[in-house]
Amino acid sequence: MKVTDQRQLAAAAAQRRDFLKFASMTGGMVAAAGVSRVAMSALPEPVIQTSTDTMPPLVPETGRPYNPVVTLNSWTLPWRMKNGVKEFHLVAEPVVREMTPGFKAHLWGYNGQSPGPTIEVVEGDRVRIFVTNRLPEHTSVHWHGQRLPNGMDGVTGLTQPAIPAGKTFVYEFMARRPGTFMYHPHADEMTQMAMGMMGFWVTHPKGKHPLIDPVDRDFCIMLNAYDIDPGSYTPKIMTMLDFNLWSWNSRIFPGIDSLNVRHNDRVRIRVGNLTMTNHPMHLHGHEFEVTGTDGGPTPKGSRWPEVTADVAVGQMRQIEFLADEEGDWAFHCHKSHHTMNAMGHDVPTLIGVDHTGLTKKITQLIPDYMVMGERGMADMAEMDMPIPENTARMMTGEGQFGSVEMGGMFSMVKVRKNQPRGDYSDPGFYDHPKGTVAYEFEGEVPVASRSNDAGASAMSPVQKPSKDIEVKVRKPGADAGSHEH
Ligand SMILES: [Cu+2]
Repeated sequence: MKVTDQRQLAAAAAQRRDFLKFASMTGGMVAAAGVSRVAMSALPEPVIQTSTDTMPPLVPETGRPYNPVVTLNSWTLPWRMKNGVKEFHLVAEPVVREMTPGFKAHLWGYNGQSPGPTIEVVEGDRVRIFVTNRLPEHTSVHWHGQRLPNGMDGVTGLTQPAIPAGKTFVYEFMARRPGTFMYHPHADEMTQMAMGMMGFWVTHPKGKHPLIDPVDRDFCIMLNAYDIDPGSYTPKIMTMLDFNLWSWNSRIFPGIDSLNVRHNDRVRIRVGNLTMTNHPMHLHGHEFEVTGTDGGPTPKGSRWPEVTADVAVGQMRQIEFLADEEGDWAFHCHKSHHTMNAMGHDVPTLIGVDHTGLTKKITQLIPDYMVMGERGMADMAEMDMPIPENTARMMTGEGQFGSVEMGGMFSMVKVRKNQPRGDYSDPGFYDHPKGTVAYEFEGEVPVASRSNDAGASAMSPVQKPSKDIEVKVRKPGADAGSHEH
């Protein structure tokens, strides 16, 4: 859950480079042993990544320069240059994704992960993507939002035959316009997207662009959702609306890394939505502008300040802001059910229900019986009750003042004066200046008055309404009677 420190990240990147070197060396050796060099070099060695750490930006070593992105809890796919063409190798395959510590899901993805690695290219690049299908069924890849020849659009049956299990297909086109795009199958979509097959594609502008400003930090977050029963591993693919895991890059809070930035950095966050519902993305403490959609950068005159931007299904929204307020600022989906994990669903409302005596009776029959939600659901975050193996807690995550009581689509933008430039490591909790944290009033507190007695059982004795308030309680059945008039 914590961001790997910069040295570890650098080491991982070096390892990846070494792996690439090794891969090409092995290719060379085999070729020398008699296999056709052309055949061996035809397919780039696939790079696999299984760590859930946020990998550092992949600084381009070949091709046109650009300012790389960081995909939270994910990574960017390395490429090789071949005769001026950027070659990538995507492998569609079943993967195990740790969605949060203590909870692993059996998903489908690309190159060891769900979501697949982010693909980064530059406007005008000629790109060749080899797609190997290691799934038990056919697939295809659709390059959402791209300008390309119709036959490269990846719609099974319509623009190409499906890629059969075990086969490799080649997609090739020029990245014609800069922007943020997504990729996902257009074959048995309901299954393959419910299982986690999706990824980001960023086409950087070549040189200065009138509508794309340079930024100091550039993050990618893919919104995805799963329905995995507590105690099980595999998503239910028939679910249309009632998902119980709302995730970013197939991670749920507290398994989502924070977005760590330096004070006064210009920050861009690209949010793609491949779930079945919209997500109003809300940032605390700053105002942002929507500077781009999957249709491209927005005209400057069309931008206005927001603190929440709705990202509809199949959309990408690119937001930008100046991180000029220090602190740990929440950034989350504003649908409160989307900041809950599996245990937060299908629970009756019990606020104000007096369980006195009831629990005792039930305990005689069911020794482990526990009352949930008598005073609201916040208790659930703290309760260390036994849950089925491999189940994400409903809401957790510790802040410096206690439980954050959040799960799902939640993280923080951490803004620090002393965060080094280009350093993405977690600075820890914000050290608030003295006198700037909400505090308890210590004077005399008057007795609170209430308009009626509803929920009185949930109040502490001192809050109970005074006797002189007249309380009218409607008897059960009174409604039914009144309808007969
Ligand atoms: Cu949401």
